[in-house]
Amino acid sequence: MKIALVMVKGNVYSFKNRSFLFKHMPDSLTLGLLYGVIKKSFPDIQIEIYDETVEVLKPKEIKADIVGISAITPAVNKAYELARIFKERNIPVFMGGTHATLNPEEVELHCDSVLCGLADDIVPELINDFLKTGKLKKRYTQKSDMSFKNMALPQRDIYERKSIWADELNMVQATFGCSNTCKFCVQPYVCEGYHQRPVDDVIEEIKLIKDNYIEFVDPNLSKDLNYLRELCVKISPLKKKWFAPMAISVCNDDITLGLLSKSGCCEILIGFESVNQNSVKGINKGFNNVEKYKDCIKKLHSYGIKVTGSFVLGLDSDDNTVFENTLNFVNDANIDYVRFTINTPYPGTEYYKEMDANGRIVERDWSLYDCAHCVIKPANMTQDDVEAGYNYLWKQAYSLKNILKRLNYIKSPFERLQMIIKNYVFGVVYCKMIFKDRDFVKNTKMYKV
Ligand code: B12
Ligand code: SF4
Repeated sequence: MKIALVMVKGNVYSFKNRSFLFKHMPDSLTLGLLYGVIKKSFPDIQIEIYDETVEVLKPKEIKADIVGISAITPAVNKAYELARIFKERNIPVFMGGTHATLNPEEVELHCDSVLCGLADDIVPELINDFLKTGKLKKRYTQKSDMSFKNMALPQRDIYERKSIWADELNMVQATFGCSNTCKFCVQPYVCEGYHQRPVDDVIEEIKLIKDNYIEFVDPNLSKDLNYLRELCVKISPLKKKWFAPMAISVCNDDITLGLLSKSGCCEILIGFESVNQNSVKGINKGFNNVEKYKDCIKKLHSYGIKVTGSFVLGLDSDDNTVFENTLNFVNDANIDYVRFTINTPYPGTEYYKEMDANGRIVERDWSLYDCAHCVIKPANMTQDDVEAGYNYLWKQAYSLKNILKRLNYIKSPFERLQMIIKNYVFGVVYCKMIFKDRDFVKNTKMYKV
């Protein structure tokens, strides 16, 4: 029996259109983990991976008894097209991932089986059904008592044969989901609450990674500070440098900051979301105190930790002044890297339902749900204002003038130069990619059959 696992990507994130710097660079743990989950239960099954990040998909050439497809919301229309092509060839298709978990009724219309939640228990169940009966249930849902101990490990070398450039996967996930309820976020829905792997399991996994730089893909690694502290203490002897998304509240705890610094944590991503307190309150993220942002960043810098700040634009308390205010803040606060997204209520969330009930959803083409398009009627602006503000911020924040302003806090000339170059290259490459994406993101037929 042969399974094909396919990762579908948004147009510009796919190999064909990627900038040369990002070509061949696998960017998610998903297929590696799915591979590991299946191999743990069925070591003899043959698995082939196809990832649009590192190759052009040619569905006709994919030969398998069954196909599993992964796609996030902005890529799901392409996933449906692909599923149709496989089904025409009588190959059963199952789909999973965030969009499938939140919208199983829709996904069911396009494939034989939908998997909701994390794959660890349910993919083996699906394969077992297929091996025994040749049939699949319409839906498999993550068990409420799923164990997070001794989880299957990702197969880190799956990209080895795909490209000479492809690295071993250096991503790790220690915690899953989130028990906060920030309106715009899908994490409260992805796996029913918040879960932790035992720290020792995570450490054993990290020991297997050759790369000296580890990237945690957790939604919020500082959700439980005791857990984070234990992780820091145990990761220290491994002498790795690492990055993780965390909440700003981590800055209130000097003991944790000290441990982070000693353990090799060199950069964290913080969802500041807005410089407008009413806006963060409006999305249930009032625990972010705008007045404290600058001090927090200063503190992180004093511990040698760089900050990537993430901002959501077009929130209900925002008006046209938010763009200039955000740029000024980003410069004055010396944020090392910055990302902007447009407020996007993801289908399947309460936020989406609320917006829909109020007649504010103006776009239902999921390929536009890429956080670069405004898909709702904003409260105090037009859609064009929000998109123009998004363009303005990306371009301005990564202009040489503003990079120099943001990074003027770095004392060492060598380190400053290094950061300026990294920011400039990221700005040029990434801005080009997201702007290009916006131009041809509309539902195009992407696959040659
Ligand atoms: C790395 C990453 C990226 C990478 C690649 C993402 C990808 N998969 O294509 C890049 C940088 C390209 C990216 C871009 C964006 N991303 Co992103 N990204 C992530 C991140 C941080 C990690 C992904 C990962 O490796 N996870 C670990 C793996 C193991 O988990 P997983 O993918 O969820 O898979 C598990 C289950 O979902 C399930 N599963 C998944 N697929 C399948 C398939 C089958 C067949 C089965 C059985 C099971 C299954 O099994 C897996 C194991 O349990 C996640 C957050 C997160 N922690 O997941 C966000 C996330 C996937 N991104 C998200 C978003 C919104 C975006 C952007 C739209 C906006 C942005 N933030 O910039 C853009 C995309 C723009 C575009 N046009 O496509 C959302 C997706 C929301 C949604 N409704 O789909 C997430 C969940 C973050 C969030 N907001 O919470 N992202
Ligand atoms: S934005 Fe962060 S804190 Fe809020 S629900 Fe999502 S993961 Fe949790």
